[in-house]
Parts: sequence; C-alpha cells; structure tokens
Amino acid sequence: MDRGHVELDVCSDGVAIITIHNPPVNSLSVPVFLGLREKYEEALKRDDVKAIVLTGAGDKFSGGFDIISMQGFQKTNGNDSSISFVSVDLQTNMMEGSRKPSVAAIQGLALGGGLELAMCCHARLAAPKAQLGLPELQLGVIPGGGGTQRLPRLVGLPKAIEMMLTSKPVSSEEAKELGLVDAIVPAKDLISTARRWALDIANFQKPWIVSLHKTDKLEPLGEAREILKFAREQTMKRAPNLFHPLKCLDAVEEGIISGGLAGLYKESEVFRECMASDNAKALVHVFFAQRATGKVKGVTDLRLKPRSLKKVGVIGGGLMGSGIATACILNGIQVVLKEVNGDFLQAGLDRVKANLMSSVKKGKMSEERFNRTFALLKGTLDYNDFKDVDIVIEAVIEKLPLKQQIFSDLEKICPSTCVLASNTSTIDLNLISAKIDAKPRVAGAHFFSPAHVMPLFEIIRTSTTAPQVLVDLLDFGKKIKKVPVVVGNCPGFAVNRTFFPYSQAALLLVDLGLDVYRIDRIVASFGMPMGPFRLADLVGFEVGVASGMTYLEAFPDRVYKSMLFPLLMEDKRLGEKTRKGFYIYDERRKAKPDPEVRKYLEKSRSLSGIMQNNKPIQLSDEQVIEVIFFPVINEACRVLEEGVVSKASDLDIASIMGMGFPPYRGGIVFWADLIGAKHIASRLNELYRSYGNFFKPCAWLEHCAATGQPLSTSVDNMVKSRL
Ligand SMILES: NC(=O)c1ccc[n+]([C@@H]2O[C@H](COP(=O)([O-])OP(=O)(O)OC[C@H]3O[C@@H](n4cnc5c(N)ncnc54)[C@H](O)[C@@H]3O)[C@@H](O)[C@H]2O)c1
Ligand SMILES: *[C@@H]1O[C@H](CO)[C@@H](O)[C@H](O)[C@H]1NC(C)=O
Ligand SMILES: *[C@@H]1O[C@H](CO)[C@@H](O)[C@H](O)[C@H]1NC(C)=O
Ligand SMILES: *[C@@H]1O[C@H](CO)[C@@H](O)[C@H](O)[C@H]1NC(C)=O
Ligand SMILES: CC(=O)N[C@H]1CO[C@H](CO)[C@@H](O)[C@@H]1O
Repeated sequence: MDRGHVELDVCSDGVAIITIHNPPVNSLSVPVFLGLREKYEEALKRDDVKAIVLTGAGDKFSGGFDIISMQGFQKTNGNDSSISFVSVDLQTNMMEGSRKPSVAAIQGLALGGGLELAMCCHARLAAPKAQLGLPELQLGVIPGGGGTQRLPRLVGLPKAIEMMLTSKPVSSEEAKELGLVDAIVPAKDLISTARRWALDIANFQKPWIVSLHKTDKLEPLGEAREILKFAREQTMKRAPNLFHPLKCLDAVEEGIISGGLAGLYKESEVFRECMASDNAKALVHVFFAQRATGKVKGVTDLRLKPRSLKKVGVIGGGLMGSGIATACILNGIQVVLKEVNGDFLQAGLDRVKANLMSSVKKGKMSEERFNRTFALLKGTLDYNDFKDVDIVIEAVIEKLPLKQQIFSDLEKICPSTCVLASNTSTIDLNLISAKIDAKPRVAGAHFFSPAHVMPLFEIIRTSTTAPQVLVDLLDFGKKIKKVPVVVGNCPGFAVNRTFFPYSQAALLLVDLGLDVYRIDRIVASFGMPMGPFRLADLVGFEVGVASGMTYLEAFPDRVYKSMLFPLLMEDKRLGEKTRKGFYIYDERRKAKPDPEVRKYLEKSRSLSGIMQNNKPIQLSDEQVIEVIFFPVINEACRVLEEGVVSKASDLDIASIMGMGFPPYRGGIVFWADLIGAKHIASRLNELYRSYGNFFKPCAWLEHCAATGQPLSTSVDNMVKSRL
C-alpha cells in the first residue's frame, strides 16, 4: 500500500518547496516522516536553497499523524523507533533551529502533527477557511510533536489549553486573530506569497520567529499556575476516568516552569506513556471500528453499487416517522410522509417542523435553509406519491395485520426495485413479509430515539434480504449521517438484545439489598451517560415492562423476574413522564432521589426472597460493575456466537452509539477482552451457583476462558473452531 512520500522542488528564486503527498489528507505516516527528514537534509545542504516553504499536495496541508501507524506503535508497546522521527531532531534542529527559514503554506487542514509541523516553521500563511487544531486528546494521546509547548507560546495559555482539551479546531480567520497564522492569503496566491515571505525572513526583512522561544504570549508564572489549576479541576470533573488530559497539562506546565526544551522532553515521555495506555488503544480501535461497520462480508464485497436515492417514503408521522423524515430532509433527500387522516398528518408535519425549528432557534440553521429543507417534505394521505420512491420506511403502530397490509400495498404500488423497510421493534420481520413476494426487498430499519439526533442505525437483515438491498440501506445510512450497522433478525436486534441483562442485573441487585441510587452512581461513574434506574425513568416503565416481556418470551431460561416495576406502576409511578419513578422530577425535569422509593424496594425484596440469611449483599463498587456488566458481556457473546453481527467490532460501535457505553473503554467486547474471558467466566460461574441461570456463562465465553482466545475473534474463525 502506498503510504505517502515527500517531494522537493527548488525554484529559481532560491526557495525549496517541500510538499507532503499522502492522499486524501496527507497524513504523517512513517514514510512521510522519513521523506521529510531526507528532503530537509537536502534543502539544508544545497547552496542554491536560501529558504523553505512547507506545504501539502492538493487542497490540504496535513490531517496529522497517521492513525494506522499509531496502531503499529501500540502493538510494540511504545517501543517503535520510527516514532522518534516525530520528535526533537527533525522539528527542533532541522526546521526550527536551522539557518534557513521555513514558512508553512496551509490550505484545508492543519491538524495534530500537521499543525505541529507548521508551528516549527518561522511563519504560517493560511488560505481562507482552513481548519487548524490539535485533536490528539480524542484518540487518548497528547500532542507529541511539540504542540503542548509551541501552541501556548503562539496563542497564550488559556486558548491553547482550550484547543487541546476540547480537540476543536479554529478557522484560519480565528487563527489569524490569535496569532497562530501570520497572514491569510487567497488559495491561488498561497505558494507565491509564502515564497516571498520565506525570502524576506532570510533577508531579515520580516521577523525570524522561533515559536519555542517566544515568551510574549505566555502569562507570568503565578497566573499560569492558576490557569492550569483551574483547567485540572475542570478536567477532573468532566472526564474523571481519563488520565491523559491531566498528563497533557503536566507537559504544558513543565514547559512553563523549566522552558520549552524541557517541556518537549516531558511531552515526549508523556506521549509514549499515553500511546501505550488502554484508553488510547480503545479509542484507536473505535476509530477504525466505526469506519469498518460499512464493510460486511458477503454483502459489500460483491462489487454491488448503491442505487440512486432521491426520494424516501415514510409511513406514519409519529415520533419515529417524523424523526426519520427530519434526518432525510436535513441531508437533502426528498420525503413523502403518509398518514391516515388530515389531523395526524398535520401533527406529523408539525413535528418535523419543530425538529428543524430547534436548530433555527439555536442559530444553527438560517431561515433560508429552513425553507429549502422543509420544502423537501411532502405530506400525503394516499399512495399516489409512492410511485417513484427509492426506499420506504414503515413506522406505524406495532400491529401485525396492519403492517402486513401496508407491505402488500407497498408491493403493488412502489417501483419493483424499491427497498421496503420496517421500523418494527417487536414483530419478527419474517411475519411482516410473510404474505408478499418481494421478500428479498424487505429489511428492518431501526433508529434510536430521537431518530434525527442519535447516531446509530441498525439495518436488520433476514435470511431472504438481498445483498443489494443492504448495500442501498448502508448508503442511505451514510447519506443521513448515521453510523449504519448490519445486524441479524432476533429479539431486540444487536443493541437492546445485548443490553437486556443491564437493567435485569440492576433489579436483581436491588432484591439482594442494594440501593438504586448507589447503583446508578456507580454505573454513571463507570462512564455510562446514566445508571439503569435513571434510564428506566427516562424510557418509561411501560416500555421497560413491554420489552421485558419480549425477552421473557424469547429467553425464558435467563430472565430475572423482579416485581419492582409492577409495584411502582400500581401506584402510577411510571417514570419521568409522570414526574415520579425511581426519582422525582421538578418542573425543570431535574431528577432527585425520593425517600418513598425505599418501601417499594423492600416490598420487592421480600417478594423475591433471594437475599441470603436476610442480610443485604456486601459488594464493592467494582463488584457492582461486574454483576451488572458481566451478564451484558455474556449476552454479547451469544450475539457473536449466533452471528447477529458480522464482526465483534460492530457490536463495540453499537454499544457506544446505541447505549452510550464509554468510547474510551473501546466498546463492550473490546472492554471484555481487556479484562479477559477467564476472569469474567469465573465470576459469572460463582454468581450462577448462588443466584441461578441469569448468570450462566454461554458456550463461547466458556470456550474463550478455557483457550485464552479473545472474545472478539472473528465470527468466521469462530465457526471453524466451533466449540
Ligand atoms: N424499536 C423501538 O425501540 C421502538 C420503540 C417504540 C416504537 N417502535 C416502533 O415504531 C413504530 C411507530 O412508533 P411511534 O412511537 O412512532 O408510534 P406513533 O403511534 O407515535 O405513530 C404511529 C403513526 O402511524 C400512523 N399510522 C397508522 N397506520 C397507518 C397507515 N396505514 N398509513 C399511514 N400512517 C399510519 C398513526 O396514525 C400514527 O400517527 C412502531 O412499529 C413501533 O413498534 C419501536
Ligand atoms: C525495545 O527495543 C529495544 C531495542 O530493539 C530492546 O532492547 C528493548 O528490550 C525493547 N523494550 C521493550 C519494552 O520491548
Ligand atoms: C421563508 O419562507 C417564508 C414563508 O414562505 C417567507 O415569508 C420567508 O421570506 C422565507 N425566508 C427566506 C429567508 O427565504
Ligand atoms: C430498545 O430499547 C429502547 C429503550 O429501552 C426502547 O424504547 C426500544 O423499544 C427498544 N427497541 C428494540 C428494538 O427492542
Ligand atoms: C423510522 C422510525 O420509525 N424510527 C424509530 C424506530 O424505533 C426507534 C425506537 O427504538 C425510534 O426511536 C425510532 O425513531
């Protein structure tokens, strides 16, 4: 594979243009670093070169460090010598410390390592609207090419810290204000202006500025310490489970106390440490896993092309139908929305309008764009407008005869190529399509509420769904900017199925004597957006009980039957919508623990009778996490075993995007493999002996525990080595 190269052109005016070539974003791979060194050496040696312009081929400067190289580095546990090319020698000696000045000519992107290279130059010129930033923290590492030292010296400490901690880039225009770039130049004049600028520096007609030695933007030591202290406090609050943002601040601080060079050494030490950490491995894994969900063996490797997608039909303008319609028109796809009567139709259209208006009110959408977007939506009461739709998504109430009728209407009216998708959550797709011939065109389209906000899109295939239909739906998912995952047809599909033991285990812990608020606190500090009881309040107990019934039917051997929900519901406590569930809610929907809940917990406990010797179980926080998440891992193993997902990394992404599992733990299967199947299985077996089948490890988990094979081993290998 071509991993990029660097070119050198010496112009007649004595300026050497060094250009990074590595499409699409000119990322900095090992060959690119080697090329930069070699070309810099040559330019510094040649007598006909007076000054240097550094730039990227095409319309981007550089998107930063090559993440594939990062993975290689992690495999050697931080012991890959190629990485040292990033560091002090090239940047500090050959570029910044050289007798020939460098000017960076920035277009498009200068992110991460790309911006770090640019900051080693003696001046930076940027085309309008380029993006400049240091997003390294997003991948669990810190800037490792001098960014922690040079950025504060160019833009001041508070802004530099903000840019690094938030990973958010700034535009050329803002960068100019901040002092990060010296001038904004139209793209067509960028290189010629940079050449003149470089010669002017060489001739001392423009200042020769070494970023690492600048001090004018740095705050006095006392003030700097205060700023860092505040940043540390904020970071500990916002990301209590992450250590790398604090390490980044350590590197910044070292430079401020002991000088830029000492800071660079500290930075490089911290960078290596972070790179080898589990968090960085997890975040890099997630980066690739997310891009891999669109690749499905036996589907996307058949050279099928997605067919044209101009118009989508949505049936049902309820909560979900309107969410989907919103997602489509926001991305330029025409929608025809069908309802049963004029009032319901108006209500559906109004929901879509309200979704868009919330962006207008926040200033994220202009009125003109609102008009253009809303014009893509057409409401209807009949099927006339369905004659030229490319995809139909059915989102009506969960009634089998109704859905069957709709699908047989659709088969008659829609084009013979049209994809027919259902958003059913509880009815088997095979039943919905039972009475039609177009079975290969039927699939499930499962969004997460609210559909225009949540990123995950589960595409459900049956044994008859045609690969072309899946290719079309994957393309549709990308067009509406979702992360599409193709999954098999089973109760709850991939995400809800995997996570059904999550609330069940929590209910079981309550009956063993634990407090709901303690459980929620522990689970939230593990990194979930909220604990299982707060989530139940949000979703509503009726929905919770209904999905519980689905699992009871499907997996009667391993469902824990708690009485807690029915007891609460008897007293009309249904969750947040009744302002009373496990928490009570004020007018501003703020959740507060409710002392009254205790009596329901006690009642549920006495009905269940599983508490041993009438004594509440004693568990550490870590043990609580095990009791809640190990059954989830166990179900994930079944999902893998049954081939509900085509690869383990799809389930990682689904758990992160669908349930809010913390990305810095890499997803449910990745996290399980970090813990190791052996420990998980042995813990589950202990729980199984005490509390029954709910905890019984499945065959795949036992197999991996016995052999040491990772749980994430591909489904293919799994079938081969079949247990
Ligand atoms: N997967 C999940 O987690 C989940 C959760 C809730 C609902 N759902 C599913 O989503 C679907 C819709 O749910 P909702 O909350 O939007 O329901 P809703 O009741 O808010 O909306 C359904 C709408 O469809 C309309 N409708 C009914 N028959 C129609 C027909 N023949 N032609 C056109 N419109 C028709 C109804 O008038 C109603 O406005 C259901 O299949 C439901 O099971 C899934
Ligand atoms: C790193 O590499 C060096 C040189 O190849 C080797 O001597 C050293 O043992 C390695 N260290 C680790 C931790 O692998
Ligand atoms: C948007 O549409 C409304 C109603 O048709 C119209 O009054 C308004 O001028 C339009 N606004 C823009 C910016 O096009
Ligand atoms: C998944 O869970 C959510 C929230 O608990 C629920 O609203 C939805 O109906 C479930 N979907 C499926 C496919 O079971
Ligand atoms: C298109 C559609 O109806 N999407 C809905 C499917 O079901 C989920 C619930 O799991 C809703 O949130 C979506 O809006």
